[in-house]
This record gives sequence, structure tokens and C-alpha cells, in this order.
Amino acid sequence: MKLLHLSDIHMGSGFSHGRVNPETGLNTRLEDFVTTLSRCVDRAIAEPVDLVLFGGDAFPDATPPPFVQEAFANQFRRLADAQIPTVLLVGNHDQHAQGQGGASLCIYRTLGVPGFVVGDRLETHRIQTRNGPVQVVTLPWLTRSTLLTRPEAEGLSMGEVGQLLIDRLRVALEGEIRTLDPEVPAVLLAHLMADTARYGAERFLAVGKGFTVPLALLTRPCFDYVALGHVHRHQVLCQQPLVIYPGSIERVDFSDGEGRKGICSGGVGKGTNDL
Ligand SMILES: [Mn+2]
Repeated sequence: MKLLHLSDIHMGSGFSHGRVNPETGLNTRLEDFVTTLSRCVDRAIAEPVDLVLFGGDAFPDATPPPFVQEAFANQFRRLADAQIPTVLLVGNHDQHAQGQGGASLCIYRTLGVPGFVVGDRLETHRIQTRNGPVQVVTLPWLTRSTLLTRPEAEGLSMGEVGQLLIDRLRVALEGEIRTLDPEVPAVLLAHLMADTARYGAERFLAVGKGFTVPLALLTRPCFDYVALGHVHRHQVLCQQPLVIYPGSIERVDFSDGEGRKGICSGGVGKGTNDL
């Protein structure tokens, strides 16, 4: 099956670097982001791909203004119209600072957009595509408080807390892996900072306190592809299984200047891929 993996859209960023377009009344940077996102969606529809994976960070924060939300929805609507199943993963910028739920992307689940799945918790989604079934394990941005209560962390050093978080995540991920059908292609879609990643602009855009995840936790042979989000610099972290950050689709600011911007697209099957 063919899939398209994009991430870190950050629509609504960089307005200070734009100006108001007198013809549309919109900030030119918003227009740039819309143009770039529309190219990604054009590609998904033209191929056509069987599945679109969005790796998280739709907007700069969880409460984007309605016209920015609408610009985003206008593009993703085209995937729903083309009947391309789409998984929207919740990144750190999509979460409310207070507690659980209410992430900016959850509205797509509330509205029951056909073929759309929102990944706001660690969960396995069994999705039917035009080219057969696929299993997508969603791993949204996790904070310390998701995995650890305050009393549990009391008296521990930073290093001990970090280790405890990784252990908790390992156990939780193992639980999902055990539910996977080995006959069906499986993809891990995760928004996180991997320990071997080279940084991009995301390090300046701190929203929510995270922790670094060892790559070895993700490179499990049960996964035919590991689709990551969070780091804005495009990079391939592992070949077997293939672990990729597609990077952000647009530069969010001048610190996002290095490297090419884009998406990853290609074929994934049981034990094979050519992304
Ligand atoms: Mn992020």
C-alpha cells in the first residue's frame, strides 16, 4: 500500500515575517503554509495514496484562530472527499497545557469525519484502505504527568525520573505491540524527540515538557514503518525498520532555515517498504 507521511505543519506560525496581502486580507505567511499544505494534499490525491499519516503539530498552539483552523480543515477536507484514510496525531503544540483532552485536532473525531482517525493516546487503529488493512499505532506527545504521578516522582533525581518514564513507555508500547496481527502491515506513528535525532527549530518552540525517547524503543521488527513527527529537520534514523522524520513542511522561522522541506511518500507492505 502507498502512504504519504507529513508532519509539523505549524499553520499560523511566522506571521511577524509576513505582511497582509491586500487582495485577500490574509497574512502572506498563512498563504505560504496553505500553498505548501495544498501541494502535499495534491500529491496524496494524484498518486493516489492509500493512507495519509500526519505526525503532529498542526498549529503553533491548541487554540488557533478560526480562520487558521478553517484553512487547515479546507485542505484535509480534500482527503476526506477523496476517501483517503487519514491519521491525525496530536503533537505537543496541539495539546492544551491543562490536563487531558481538548487537543485542537479532536474536533475531527467529534465531527465523525469519514476515514479520519485522531491519535491523542497510545492506541492501535485498524484501518481499511483500498489496498488492504493496516494497523497504525498512535503515540502522541507524552508529558511526564501522563506517565507519572507527582508522588511517584518525589525524591527521585532527574535521571531516575527519566529512566522511570522510559520504562513506563516501554511497557505501554509493549502492550500495544502484543495486540498486533503479524499478518497485517503495522506502522508506528509517533510525536517525540528520539535520542539520535539532530535538532531543528522545534527546540526553540518549547511547548510542554517532554523527554527524549531511545531509538531502540521504536526500532521493533513488528513495525514495517516508523513515522515520526516533532523534529523539523528531515532525517532517516534507521533503515530496518525504516524510521523517518519528514521534517516540517514549511520554515516556521529563520531558525528553521537548514535543509530541504517536504514529505515522505512510498510503498509499505509486510516486511517491505520503498519510501
Ligand atoms: Mn512537536
